Amino acid sequence: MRFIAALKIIVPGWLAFAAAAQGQEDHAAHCEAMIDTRNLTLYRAEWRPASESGPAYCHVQGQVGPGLTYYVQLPAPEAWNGRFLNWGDGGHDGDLDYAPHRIAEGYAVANSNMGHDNGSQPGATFAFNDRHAERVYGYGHIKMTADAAKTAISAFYGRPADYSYHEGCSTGGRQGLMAAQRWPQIFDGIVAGAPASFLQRLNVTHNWDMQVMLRDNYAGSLSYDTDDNGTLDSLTKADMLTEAVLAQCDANDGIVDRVVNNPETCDFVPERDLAHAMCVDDVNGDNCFTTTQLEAIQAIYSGPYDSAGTSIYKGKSYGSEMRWPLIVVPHEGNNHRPGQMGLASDYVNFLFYDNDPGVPTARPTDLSLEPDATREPPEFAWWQFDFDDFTRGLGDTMRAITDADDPNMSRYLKQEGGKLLIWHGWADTVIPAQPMVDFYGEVVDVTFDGDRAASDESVRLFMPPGVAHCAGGPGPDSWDRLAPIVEWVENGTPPDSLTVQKLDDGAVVNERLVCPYPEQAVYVGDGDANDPANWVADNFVCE
Ligand SMILES: [Ca+2]
Ligand SMILES: [Ca+2]
Ligand SMILES: [Ca+2]
Ligand SMILES: [Ca+2]
Repeated sequence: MRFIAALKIIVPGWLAFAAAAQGQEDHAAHCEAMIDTRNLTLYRAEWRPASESGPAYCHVQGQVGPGLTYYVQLPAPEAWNGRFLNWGDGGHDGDLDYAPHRIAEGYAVANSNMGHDNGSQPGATFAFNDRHAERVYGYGHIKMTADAAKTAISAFYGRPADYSYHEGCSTGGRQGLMAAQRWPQIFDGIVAGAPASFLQRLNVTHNWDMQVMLRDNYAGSLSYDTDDNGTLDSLTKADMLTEAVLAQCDANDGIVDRVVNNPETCDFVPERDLAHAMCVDDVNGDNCFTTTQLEAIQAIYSGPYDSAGTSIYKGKSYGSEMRWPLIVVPHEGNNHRPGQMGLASDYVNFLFYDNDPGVPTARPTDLSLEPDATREPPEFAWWQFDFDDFTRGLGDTMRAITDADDPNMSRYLKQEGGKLLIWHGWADTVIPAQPMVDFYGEVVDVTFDGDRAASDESVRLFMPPGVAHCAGGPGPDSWDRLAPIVEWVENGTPPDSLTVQKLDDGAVVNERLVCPYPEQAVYVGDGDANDPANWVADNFVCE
């Protein structure tokens, strides 16, 4: 009996292997024939066999001229889950981004270069007096890429996808809201993380923060030159600010974990709560704040204002300070070029004005370099930007092209029945979180007449505490971004909470619920709320 049983296993196994090999050959031939897909300009169609990094798929790559390059990756028909996933981009993009984990789950995945290649047009240079490139980058690429992907999917599988999704963060979040507002028929479900959707106001804010930190030879910076050698080597001031905010607000949520759960209820007042740490006679030092530095702190929380006192955009949230040294504060460790400088240094050159004012100077952190306006093209330094130009409307043309700021999403959320999950980490130092809370409120008001019960059926906002830009930060930042929207779209089950985890070397060290805004996760466990052993999702409820 044992021998016969073994034979039964071996023979079908061999047949299955032979059939699979034949199937692979068929798939490969079928994939290569994709190069002749009608009405698509494809320049690559190749079958990529299964490897350590994932299962086999058909990779097609094509272009929509001029400028847009995209790929579509198509799992074998028997491995396809019937879904199309548009994989979101980051920053100014300019390359192809891959999602092998989603291919492994059976999704047909697409991504584009947003209309330009950053190898030949780095940063925002692609937008130098190029309205076509700006429109493709602003919104056009979403439609072009999705249409091409849907055509390729129908050609490869002989039928359209059952469901179409967008998953993205930052620029990918902007793409999600842009699709919901301008291309409401493309996707059934959209996950928009930390959306860069108010792009003009956001970049004015980046410029503001950098001016606040770098002007007058770094007078506002929360770093200090302890050995007087010209480099700002100490971050004591930034650490003092971080600790002062935590002392004031960490325990508000009942758990001391260096996470401020709800910055909206954090009563931190810099001039009051840093009063004990002001420098004697306003003489700068490593362990104290000058008046200029206190004003800089206030300015980064408040966000930019024009000269008439009109707020342009809200700034960073309380509880985000521990990431400021990475993104905002110039110091020796980041070569005096904090992360935000990358966006601030050429944005107003190429992506703000109707007609671009000129190219950047040679060294963006050297404010003593006098821009040469007589050259062709002229030079224009980011720190020459006048904040009044925003309220004067000089960025309105570009705002209409790049910003996904329309709170009326009736077409997507009502007429098309689309589902939208927005999330934004409260400790985001790249894209301030508060404006997304405000925008969500506008969506509820404008699209749903203020009816939260109605809006809950199609749009929900989650604000993971202590989470930095798209990931990272002191709070739990790990969960499957896509699964909740798929469940919502296909089974009609909206996410009543997200279970998020903090992983350390693969081990879960903290687990929480994140609730749909404005609900908050409340600890209801039996044990001590401050014992990390009790930080499991079951010990929290949404209220
Ligand atoms: Ca890309
Ligand atoms: Ca130094
Ligand atoms: Ca806390
Ligand atoms: Ca431009």
